[in-house]
Amino acid sequence: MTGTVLITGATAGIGAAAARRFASAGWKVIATGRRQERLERLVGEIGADKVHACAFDMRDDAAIDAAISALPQNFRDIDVLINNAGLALGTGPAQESDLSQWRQMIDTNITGLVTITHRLLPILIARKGAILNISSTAATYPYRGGNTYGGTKAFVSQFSLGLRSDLHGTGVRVTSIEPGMVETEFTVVRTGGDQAASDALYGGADPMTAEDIAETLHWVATQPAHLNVNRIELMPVSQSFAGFQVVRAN
Ligand code: NDP
Ligand code: 8X3
Repeated sequence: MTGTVLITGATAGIGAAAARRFASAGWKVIATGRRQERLERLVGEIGADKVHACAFDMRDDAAIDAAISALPQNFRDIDVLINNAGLALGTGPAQESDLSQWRQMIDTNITGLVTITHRLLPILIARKGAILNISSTAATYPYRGGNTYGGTKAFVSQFSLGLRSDLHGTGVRVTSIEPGMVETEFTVVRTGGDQAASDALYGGADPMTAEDIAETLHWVATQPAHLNVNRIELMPVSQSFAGFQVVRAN
């Protein structure tokens, strides 16, 4: 099975790997993200017949609408939306966090995601398509410094279930993909460009790769039309759960 897939956040990490995975299987890919030069590189690598680049900021409603309205005819029949664009900013506790970073996560991971989903719903319903939302293990398992990031991902997981319920009878499939640790640019972005912090987090941990998640996305998207994968949680073997923390007197 092939078709047309729109992948948000295809300039790096999971989104870029998914663009390559779907294109290699014969899909047409609409690749989005803010970094135009990265999108152009992807088009150069894969081919303009297979990838259409749309540079826009997920926080800009008008830009999303304009980009979708301006899609070339041969990229309009979108079968799969992969809502991948997103970020975490900051690792400190809530009481030491920067409100503007919280707002940027909410505006990107929640508001941008629902805006593009709403814009594409008529097409996805007409195509009996699929929506694959990238949530996180942070949606379910809180950790110190996860505060707003985890909150945005809890929204994504719950929105996915709600969409699935509302889209009942339309043939549109909805999946929440919930990865743990994947080595991408995620931690460099989160730490404001601290490559050493990123290397320290992933070093020796044999984390999942962007290609692991891309493979999962392709698998979900190519299941038979009668089968809906509601949610998938993935972790590297090296990552698992810890207990509750307790404050003790003296
Ligand atoms: P990367 O930082 O490597 O990629 C993030 C992508 O999101 C980039 O393409 C970036 O594009 C895009 N993006 C961020 N902000 C915006 C914006 N305002 N407008 C448009 N695009 C934006 O990280 P990952 O690949 O790891 O992250 C992809 C998704 O996976 C995110 O939703 C993340 O929360 C989620 N995730 C990641 C995990 C991990 O451990 N890495 C685990 C679980 C979930 P550009 O900067 O060019 O705009
Ligand atoms: C990213 C995974 O554990 O860094 O969503 O929050 S984690």
